[in-house]
Amino acid sequence: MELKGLNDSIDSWKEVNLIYNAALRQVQTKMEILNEEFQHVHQYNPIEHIKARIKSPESIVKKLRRHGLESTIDNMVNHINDIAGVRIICSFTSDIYRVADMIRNQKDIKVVAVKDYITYPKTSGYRSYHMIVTVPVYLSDRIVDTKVEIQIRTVAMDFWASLEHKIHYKFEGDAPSHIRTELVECARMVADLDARMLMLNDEITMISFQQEMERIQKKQQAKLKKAEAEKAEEGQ
Ligand code: 0O2
Repeated sequence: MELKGLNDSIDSWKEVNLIYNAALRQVQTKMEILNEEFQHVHQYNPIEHIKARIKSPESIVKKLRRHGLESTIDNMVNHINDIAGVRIICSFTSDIYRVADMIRNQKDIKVVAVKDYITYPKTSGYRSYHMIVTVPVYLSDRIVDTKVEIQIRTVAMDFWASLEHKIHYKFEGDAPSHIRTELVECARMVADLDARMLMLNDEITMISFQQEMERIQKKQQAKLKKAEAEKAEEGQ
C-alpha cells in the first residue's frame, strides 16, 4: 500500500496494512477450507473461485472524500468497510445463501451487517450478497477485530458487475442514459439466466436422485429374487 493522501505516520500505516492483510488471508483460507469440506461431504463445490484484494489508497481517499471525511487512519478504519475485500463466486444463486450460512456459522467470524442486493437489487441493476464481518487478528500484544467485506455472487452476476464497474469508471459515474438503461436490461437478463440455470440444475439433481433410487431398488429386488430362488432350491 502507498501512503499518498493520508496524513498519518508511516509506521501506523504499515501496521494497519499488516492487520487488514492478515484478516483477508484468514477469511480466504476459511472459505477454501469450507469449499474443500463441502466437496468431501457432498461431492459438490458451492464456490467456483475466490478473489481477495486490499482497497487501493487512492480509492480509500476518494471514498473518504465522498463521505466528507478527512484522510486519516481513524476515519479509514471506522468508516470504510471494504478496505479488505473477499469476493466469492458461486455457480448458482442457492449456493450464495448456502455459503452465507456457512460464514454465519463460523464461531470466530462476527457478522456486522448484511446487504442483500439479490432480493433487493440496486437501481443500477447491481446484484450481489454483501456481508461485513469482523475476524480477530492475533498480534503479539493484543487482538484486533478487523472488518472484511465479503461479496458473494454468481458467475453471471460477476460478469455483469465487472463490465458495469468499467463503464462506471470510464464515465466517472455519469454514463449516458441509454447505456445505463441497457445495463439495467442486461442485469434483468442475467437474473433470468441465473433463475433458469438454477431450475435446470434442480431438475438434473432430481433426475440423478431418481436414477439412484431406481438403481438401489433394482439391486434390492435382485437380492430378494436370489434369496427366494435359494430357498426354493433348499426346499426341493
Ligand atoms: P470498488 O472499486 O469495487 O472497491 P458507499 O455506499 O459507496 O459509501 P458501501 O456502503 O460500502 O459504500 O456500499 P455498498 O453498496 O455495500 O458497495 C460496496 C461495493 O459493492 C462497491 O465498492 C462495489 O465493489 C460494489 N458495488 C456496489 N454497487 C455497485 C454497482 O452498482 N455496480 C458495481 N459494479 N459494483 C457495485 P466501491 O468502493 O464502490 O468500489
